[in-house]
Amino acid sequence: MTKAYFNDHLEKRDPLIFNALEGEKKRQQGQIELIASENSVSLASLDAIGSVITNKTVEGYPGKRFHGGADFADIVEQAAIDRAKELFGCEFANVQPHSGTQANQAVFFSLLQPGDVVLSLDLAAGGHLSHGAKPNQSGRWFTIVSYGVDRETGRIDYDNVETLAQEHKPKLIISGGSSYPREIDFARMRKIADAVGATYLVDMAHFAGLVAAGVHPTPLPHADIVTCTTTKTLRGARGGLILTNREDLFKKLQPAVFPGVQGSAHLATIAGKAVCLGEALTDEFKVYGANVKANAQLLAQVLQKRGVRIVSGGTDTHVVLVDVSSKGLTGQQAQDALSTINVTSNKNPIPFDSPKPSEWKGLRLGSSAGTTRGFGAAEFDVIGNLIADIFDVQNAGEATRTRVIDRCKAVVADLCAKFPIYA
Ligand code: DSN
Repeated sequence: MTKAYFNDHLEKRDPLIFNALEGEKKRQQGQIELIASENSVSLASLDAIGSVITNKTVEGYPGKRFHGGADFADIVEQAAIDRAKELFGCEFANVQPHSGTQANQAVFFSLLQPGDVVLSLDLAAGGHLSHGAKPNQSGRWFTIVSYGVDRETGRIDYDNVETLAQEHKPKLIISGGSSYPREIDFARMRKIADAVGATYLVDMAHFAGLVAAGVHPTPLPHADIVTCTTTKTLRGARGGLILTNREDLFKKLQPAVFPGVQGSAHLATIAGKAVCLGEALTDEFKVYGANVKANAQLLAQVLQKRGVRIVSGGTDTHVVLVDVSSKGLTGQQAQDALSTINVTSNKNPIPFDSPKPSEWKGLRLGSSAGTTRGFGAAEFDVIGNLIADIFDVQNAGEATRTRVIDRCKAVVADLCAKFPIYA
């Protein structure tokens, strides 16, 4: 019995879960992944995330644990901390947040009292749920004032941010989110924050990998605190980081993460974070980051040439936010249409969109996972045209639609076979 417990692999012990995981692996191998928050971690990361260190309970931080037997846990967590600091060129890092949302939650917990005013990017303009959306704890417990983007350019309206800051005197101002495709003027935001005595938080969850690769400006010199995930463009374990150069704030952030909003550390995930941060320090990752950005820009151009409106007219990151109403579709219809040819994406609000998800006009695409798989300019050109073909054929007759879908599906299958993952 004990022998089986320690020696039987999942396939034998739990076929239902084994088969579901095998199915997921095949899905990832056979679909083109364009969800901007997804990526494929390295096999080395998978080894770390699925390792025996998951058995270890630790509370506290390296060298100051509440539980014994933490020697190797300390090596792992300290490596993650050191690599995060080196990668982003900052003085202090907390690598324990279970997610980007919990990293933000810890920032709120360390700085704010319920009812305090927070100024953050509106969800439809590209913000994030954890920056004050009504159903999120942040939206329930704090007074949220939202800034938006200019209707014509799709870019942050900094004059509006300044006006709102002066009017509402927020304690915290947040930049970043889930679907804002453009670089943010961190220096201008810093000035706005300074003028009203607010703390400035940048959530770089989406573009952290581009910062790491040196192809996107770093928020670190401007922000008081930076949060991110290690999942998306950093292509690593599913978790969060908090970074800062301010010792006074770090002293508040450490107890805010533990024991403020979290309990024991998830060491297997932290081991995974250490691995992806190590990978991100390599020259290979710099090339990867440059390719991610170039591929997203090319995808946006191809779609534009085919008559698809891109919010803000392009991208500076891995995110391409598409206004599919320019092709007479809703985001849901576009997402469903692409899934028929095994291209995965997600419906998304665009600026000034309806609050109802069923009416959203946006589709969010991202280049990170495809680039990891090895797709370059030629492949993203093909992908852009496939997407446009599928949009264009939605209102055609049944026979034409079936013919185009079959052709596109075959092209997707061919691309996936030529660029295998986890072979
Ligand atoms: N924030 C969600 C997204 O961008 O898809 C999950 O990370």
